[in-house]
Amino acid sequence: MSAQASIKFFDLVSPIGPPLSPNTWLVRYILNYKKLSYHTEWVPFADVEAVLVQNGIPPTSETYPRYTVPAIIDSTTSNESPKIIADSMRIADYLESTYPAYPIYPGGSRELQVKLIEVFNTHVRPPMVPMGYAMLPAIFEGRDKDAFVASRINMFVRLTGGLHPADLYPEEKRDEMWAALYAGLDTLASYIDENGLGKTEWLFGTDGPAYVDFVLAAWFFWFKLVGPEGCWDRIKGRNGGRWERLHEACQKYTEVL
Ligand SMILES: N[C@@H](CCC(=O)N[C@@H](CS)C(=O)NCC(=O)O)C(=O)O
Repeated sequence: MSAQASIKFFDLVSPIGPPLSPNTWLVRYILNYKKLSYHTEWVPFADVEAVLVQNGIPPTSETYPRYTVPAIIDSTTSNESPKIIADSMRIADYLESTYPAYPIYPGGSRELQVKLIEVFNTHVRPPMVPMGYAMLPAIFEGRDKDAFVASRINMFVRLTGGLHPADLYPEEKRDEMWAALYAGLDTLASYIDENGLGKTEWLFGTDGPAYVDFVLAAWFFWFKLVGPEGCWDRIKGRNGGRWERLHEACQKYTEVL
């Protein structure tokens, strides 16, 4: 671990032990991979905006939720003012340019990796995310649960026309949703193969992980943690077991500091 780094990393309080935000997992993987010294500031879901505003962290969006984790405050360089950054991709870019050892965009591959993420976002996230969101109200507790349900009503209405998270994973649509997720993973696997990627446990990197490996692993980690019972068993072995290999390979970067 590098002695000079000192990074404050804002993540959500998790009622179930392991942190449960996919976007913060992505940043944690990168912090650990780059062997940076950081410590986590745990923020209750209900207090994200209040805590980030208090710490001078800017919004990430013009629309709700305006304030989001992950965010970091990097006070490493004592003769400069601390660097305050929110949004996972902006944090990744900042960490890569500030701490280039253990590169996440090897060989200038950022744009190529973004294309792979677009395939994931288009084909895998849409069927996967509602399944996880449907489970979250039963995972959050107290004020965090109330804040999650209240704040997500608009999102649920937009996605399903329903008014409750459970509407995101209704009994009668489950087979169809799973079929869409399997098809999305097949499309992603084909894209990886067609582009000559995924030759090792890493989907993009070869000698080590790259940014997109962490993006996908973070979403799989989240799905395994919060998705419907048995969800990981249903997908981990698909497409030649590559999703499980990736998940396992990222385990060494899951330390929570
Ligand atoms: N584009 C942002 C999205 C981050 C995001 O949506 N974070 C969620 C937790 S996973 C959040 O902080 N939500 C706060 C809220 O909904 O009030 C990123 O990639 O960092």
